[in-house]
Amino acid sequence: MTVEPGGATTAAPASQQGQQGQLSELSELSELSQPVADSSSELIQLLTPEGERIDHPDYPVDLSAADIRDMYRDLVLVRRIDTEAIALQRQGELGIWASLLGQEAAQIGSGRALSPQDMVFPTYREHGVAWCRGIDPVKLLELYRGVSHGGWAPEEHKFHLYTIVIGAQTLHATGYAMGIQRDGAVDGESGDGEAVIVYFGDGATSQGDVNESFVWASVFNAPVVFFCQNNQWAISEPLEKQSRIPLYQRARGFGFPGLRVDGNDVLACYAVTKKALAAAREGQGPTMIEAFTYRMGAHTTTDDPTRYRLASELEMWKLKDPIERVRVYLARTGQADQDFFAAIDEEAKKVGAGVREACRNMPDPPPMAIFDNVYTQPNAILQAEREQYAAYLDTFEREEGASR
Ligand SMILES: Cc1ncc(C[n+]2csc(CCOP(=O)(O)OP(=O)(O)O)c2C)c(N)n1
Ligand SMILES: [Mg+2]
Repeated sequence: MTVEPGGATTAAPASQQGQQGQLSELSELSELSQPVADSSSELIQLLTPEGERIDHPDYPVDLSAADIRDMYRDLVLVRRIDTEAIALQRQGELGIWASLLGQEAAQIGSGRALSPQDMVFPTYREHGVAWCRGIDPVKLLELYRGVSHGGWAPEEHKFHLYTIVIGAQTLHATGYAMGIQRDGAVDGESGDGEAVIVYFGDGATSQGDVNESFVWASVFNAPVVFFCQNNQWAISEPLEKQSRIPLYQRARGFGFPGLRVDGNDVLACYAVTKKALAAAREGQGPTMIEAFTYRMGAHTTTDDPTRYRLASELEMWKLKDPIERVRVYLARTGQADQDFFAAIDEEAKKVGAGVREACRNMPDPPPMAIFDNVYTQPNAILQAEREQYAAYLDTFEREEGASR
């Protein structure tokens, strides 16, 4: 028996029957093979895949037609930037790229719910959230081209640098949240109270760091929102290898609320994140949001998902596309016309061309720049390495005009 996304159960394939035998012995003792709860009815949704608006008493939406059109624009543009980045990697312009395809609504919905003063701790895939924080997409490309260590000043955009070490940023976020709590910056009434959001994946929930951060955030009532994008895969490992229960139910065991939202529904992602951030600001502590979504592309450009998952799964999720449902909703309700959609498509082409051009023209950094921004203060070891590397560079004949 296997736990499917949504809590349904299916029989295990024949190849797993041996393991299944051992498991069923175990399950007689502990009922391990049964999902603890069927969560399919718990999915918070405000916009169906068919573009129908649903009201939810706990999640009223304070967005105008213009706001939703803006969100549609964001969704289309970040998908376009992503598509360009994949193409640039294929052309040798980027070393690697981690695509957000399919996760646009989770990122734009939650990203638009943030107040300017909130601090964000991303993984390596949050290009949509970066967009919402005003980060030039070209800065993201610099990192994946290997010409920058980071690309932006975290405090300036309230958006931490990308983190590749799976789950590590949940500890950074929790520590930061405890810090602003002690600084007295958390305040639900003034309107400028701060909160923290941290992004991580379904696979990351198995990491010690994530579980430790849950403990700390819970017992110190830290103002942090744990935003888990459950895209069903951790490279080639499926969700059922991470948890016997729906991920959002983990939060309860740590002592704070968890909920599951349709991660392909931009309105629902916006509403639940806004509410969780408000709760954090009001001193109610952490919330875990499980955005139930799907990684429609490869894990990164170095991965080939056809080796480990069925094409039919992707086809099923295409019907739940996060952009199409907003388009249908706007068109059907008369909140946007064909001219609007055509203008956005035109803008997407221009943004894509701009990213392409900027990437191709990106200068290589001088080699010695690798030592910049490593530590805030100089130190002896770094200084010695710097001198050693400079001496090494001097063994090459300097090209005219080349700097180090
Ligand atoms: C501590 C650590 N272990 C392993 C890896 C290799 N790794 C990179 S991405 C990844 C899977 C992460 O899956 P998930 O948390 O679901 O995030 P997603 O990539 O699906 O967004 C792994 C294991 C890593 N980067 N860091
Ligand atoms: Mg994942």
